[in-house]
Amino acid sequence: MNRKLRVAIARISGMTLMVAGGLTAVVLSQRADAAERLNDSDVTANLWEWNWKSISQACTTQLGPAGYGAVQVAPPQESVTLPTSVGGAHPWWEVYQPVSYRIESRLGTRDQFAAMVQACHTAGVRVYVDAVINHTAGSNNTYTSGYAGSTFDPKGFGYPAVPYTTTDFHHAGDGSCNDEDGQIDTWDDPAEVQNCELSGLSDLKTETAAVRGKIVTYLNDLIGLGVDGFRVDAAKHIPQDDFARIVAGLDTTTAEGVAPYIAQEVANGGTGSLAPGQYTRNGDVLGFSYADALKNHFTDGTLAELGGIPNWGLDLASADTAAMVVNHDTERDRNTLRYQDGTKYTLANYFMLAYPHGRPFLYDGFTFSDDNTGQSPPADDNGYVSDTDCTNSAWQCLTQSAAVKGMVAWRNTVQSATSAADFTATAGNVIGFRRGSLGWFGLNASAKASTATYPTGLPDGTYCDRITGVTSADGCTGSTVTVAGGKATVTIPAGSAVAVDVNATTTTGATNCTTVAVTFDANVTTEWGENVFVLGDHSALNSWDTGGGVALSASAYPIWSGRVDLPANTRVEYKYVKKDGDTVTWETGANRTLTVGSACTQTVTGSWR
Ligand code: LM2
Ligand code: CA
Repeated sequence: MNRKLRVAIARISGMTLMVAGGLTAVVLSQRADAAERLNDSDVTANLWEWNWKSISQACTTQLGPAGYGAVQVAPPQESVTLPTSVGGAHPWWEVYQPVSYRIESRLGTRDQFAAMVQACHTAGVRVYVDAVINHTAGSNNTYTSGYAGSTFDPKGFGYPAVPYTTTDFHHAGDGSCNDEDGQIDTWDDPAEVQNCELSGLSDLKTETAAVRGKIVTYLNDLIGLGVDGFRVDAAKHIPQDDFARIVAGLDTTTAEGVAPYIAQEVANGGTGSLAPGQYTRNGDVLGFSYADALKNHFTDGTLAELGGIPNWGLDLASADTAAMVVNHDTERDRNTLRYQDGTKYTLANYFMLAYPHGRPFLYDGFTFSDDNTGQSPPADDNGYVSDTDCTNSAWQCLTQSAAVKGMVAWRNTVQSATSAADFTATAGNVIGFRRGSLGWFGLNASAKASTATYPTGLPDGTYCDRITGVTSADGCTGSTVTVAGGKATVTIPAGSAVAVDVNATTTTGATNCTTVAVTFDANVTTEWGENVFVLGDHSALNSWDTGGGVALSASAYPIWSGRVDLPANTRVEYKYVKKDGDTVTWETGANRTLTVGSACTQTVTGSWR
């Protein structure tokens, strides 16, 4: 029996008790399939230092339905806990100081982590983990324990919970690190950058098989929990050959059976063997230069120059780039745009989603004061991070804004048109371009509305704007764009954008939607006390769990009727069940299948079997 099937059996063992004899095998194979239906999208939401419980919820209610392909999560291993520090109590940077590879941290327990991965997969979202493997907690620490209770000996380089001992680390003058104080201070010397200490953090001797073996065991443990890829912290500081051997030891992913996705953190500016392009043989590299270029053009008001990425002079090819507007380091060192930049920042994010360069990583962390860049995320006194609350200004929640979710749908729609065409600058700060004949995007970073005529490449018709138009079952509530003879005259409001695509039209009066309101009308004869539910392999159908499901109403008995929102363009499997207290009766036969289209409403009829 293959591994997935075994997992599936384990998962439903509680449920088989309630299933009528003979049905078990049918349900089994469907559960195994369910895990593989992930969103076809290259967009990642980097929910930095959100706890596992909050990420679970974000996947289920926001990222999955919006069509995100992946979520990036902060380092999950046990880290040092610092009740006091130069950055205050429990600074955010604790998580970059591993004490052990137990998945037990200020962000949650191993069980919560596993449940989060499961929930994200069920919602169609992959999970990428920030992997801190260049170093462990620094030898300068005076606090010596971690969030799971493991202790370490900073000065003695002892981390018994891994275990690592002093010979597993680089030390000043050991033949690898030739710097007298063991710290990196000559940033163009590859040996020093890769074999000495980064910010006083104990630098692992990744050239030894013993150290690499422990790192591989940690990463494969995560892959075993369902993790789909890694953002590799401080990858610049790990010799490329050592990391290649680590990558070669990784398992394939459980959900898709492929090599895990890799995005390496290589700060730009390095030359020779430290240049970002020298790392791409081991995976993608974070687009620091791309982020810098966005900041420059949005700050200078020179968007007209953004047509044609070769002119940007970037150090990485599109295919090797994990593109970003900002990350947790650059929002603090102010090298890139950041949430504090308001409209400019928002527009740069729309642009990143619209323009075909790299795989976009959108970022949401927590808000902070520039007076203390070490500030902890919202947390309790012991450092345990609070649940994210997007109604509270303590958190950044751009990935959940209607306009950004609309842009994710736009990008997913146009992804097969791999280049930007007809890049038109109608002013220095007003641009438009199309992606094949699938979508058109216009952006106005100036202070007044702009009206101009653009070639759109789109079939004639009326389209619903993804930025202002909520493509829900309620139809197109935003602005519309009419295309005639392939051209459209569009007014882009000041500091805003307009995005239209073939999956959001108003041509027939019925708006195409990203979320479809599906009505189930089932003819079911019931006994007094019985109620009818729909269960299925999507989280909105309670993932086959008989504890819930879509409750149907008997107001038109014997037609039981109910409505549920499902993502457009997906295939789900479902069945009707009768429940009477704890007694659950399933329909007989194979699961029913439903292909959810992109019309805003859809009705399904059927009779109990
Ligand atoms: C990264 N990329 O390569 C992360 O993106 C970055 O946020 C991490 O630094 C860095 N690598 C190491 O993983 C942060 C933070 C540092 C902080 C470290 C470790 O920017 O300031 O260093 O995490 O927590 C802190 C102290 C530093 C001290 C060190 C060791 O600020 O003064 O060095 O801990 O105790 C003696
Ligand atoms: Ca190193």
